[in-house]
Amino acid sequence: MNRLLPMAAVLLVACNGPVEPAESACELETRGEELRVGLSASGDKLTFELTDVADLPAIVGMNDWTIQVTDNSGSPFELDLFVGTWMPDHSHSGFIEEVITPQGEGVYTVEGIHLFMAGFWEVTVSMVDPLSDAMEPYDEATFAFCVEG
Ligand SMILES: [Cu+2]
Repeated sequence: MNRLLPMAAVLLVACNGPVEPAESACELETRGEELRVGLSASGDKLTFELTDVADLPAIVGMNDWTIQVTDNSGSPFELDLFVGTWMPDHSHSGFIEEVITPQGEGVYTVEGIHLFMAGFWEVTVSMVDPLSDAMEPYDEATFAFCVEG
């Protein structure tokens, strides 16, 4: 076994100066957007804006959001809101545990969005007309972001 090679590698690193801390998985993630208050996602007919986010950045565990829903004219819009979670890299959804409470004027609190793993998540918010017999939501949009471990 050649014992010189590992030593050469160590010297090479040493010559590069102080070792930078390794970049986190989320710093390397190029998909999605950084979760923040004011971030919005739009479908064809509706815009869903995050007006309050309890934990920024998003955490592994329970995440609480407040969402303002408006139509294309900017007016508050209300039907039944649903939230679904999905990890595309692992092809699995999350648990549906959130409690969604309409606050009026198109504002909904969503408590307990359970992001139970670190990684890249897609959170889809859907507005569903309970009086429609169609399976399709009235409209939906997706927030995509990385959760640090
Ligand atoms: Cu996963």
